[in-house]
Amino acid sequence: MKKRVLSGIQPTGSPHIGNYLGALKNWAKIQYDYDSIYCIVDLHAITIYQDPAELRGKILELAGMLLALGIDPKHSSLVVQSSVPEHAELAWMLTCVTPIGWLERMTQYKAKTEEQESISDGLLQYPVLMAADILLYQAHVVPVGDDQTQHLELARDIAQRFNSLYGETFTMPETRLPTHGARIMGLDDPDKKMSKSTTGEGHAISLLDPPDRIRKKLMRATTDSNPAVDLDTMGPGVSNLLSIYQAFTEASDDSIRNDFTGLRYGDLKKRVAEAVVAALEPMQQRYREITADSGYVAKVLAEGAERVTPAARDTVQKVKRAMGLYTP
Ligand code: AQP
Repeated sequence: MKKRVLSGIQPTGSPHIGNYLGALKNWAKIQYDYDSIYCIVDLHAITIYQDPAELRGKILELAGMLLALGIDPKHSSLVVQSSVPEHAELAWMLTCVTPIGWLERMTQYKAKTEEQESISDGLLQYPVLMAADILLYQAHVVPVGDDQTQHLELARDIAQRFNSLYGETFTMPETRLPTHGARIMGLDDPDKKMSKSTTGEGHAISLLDPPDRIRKKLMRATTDSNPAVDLDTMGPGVSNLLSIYQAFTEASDDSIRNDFTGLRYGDLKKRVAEAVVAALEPMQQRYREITADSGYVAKVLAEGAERVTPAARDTVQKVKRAMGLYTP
């Protein structure tokens, strides 16, 4: 039997090249080797206020983009998290075995609380819901970007704690990071992770940005005071541009050193822009084709939810029995 892979993305805005290189690129690549479940995690999105009409639109847009990136509904189940209620049900049971101190230590929680005026309890519980997403399907492998590794470790801690309190129930999930592009930084500020929710025209490249906008954003990207590429002394902005290039083209370290050493920053940016445009243009074309058929995306999502529901119900029943909850 194939091992199971599970991963998710929040419909909090247009996905960017960081989401793609950190996680989504791997999703399509490994879907034929695993029993794959990919989730649009709308319950995670509402841990920070979302405009309801916009959120609905973003869920469908994101589903269309995941299909355009190569998620094949014959091989993968594409699911909206809130359409399988067992995610929330299991999250509550896991909340009850998770010490608050574990959650308060999460760096993403600490960073997001600094940005928000009012903090929801959901923001603190975010990693427990993420653990529930993974453990619900007894996933073996979770492909994510580097920013999610701490949450993955927590998911393993929660699973271990549950298993030791109530008996072997959950499979231990393994984190899968990409070789290149695990943490893409903002183009305007290379000390800050590229994020959907960070505003500013020069911050992120959206997967749906037209070629001219991609070129413009890259030409304005922050570099450093050197005139040309020197791999041994480069600053984080130049290093980020090279990471983007290498992750898109899968060029070897040697060819990066040979091709880029001494290249002036203007030329470096042009090379990076052409690599990004070449990779995104076919995906954008497929996105237009997929969304031209108005019912197709909804049909895929309904089939996905139907396909994964038996596994989700099975785990919840197992957990209820283990905890002594009423199971008629
Ligand atoms: N900058 C990044 N570089 C590499 N990988 C990244 N990921 C996110 N940002 C980068 C990976 O993308 C997947 C989906 O992320 P998410 O939507 O679940 O939430 P996030 O990690 O919080 O991403 P954002 O873009 O920063 O969203 P907002 O602004 O809404 O919080 C994950 O696997 C993530 O690791």
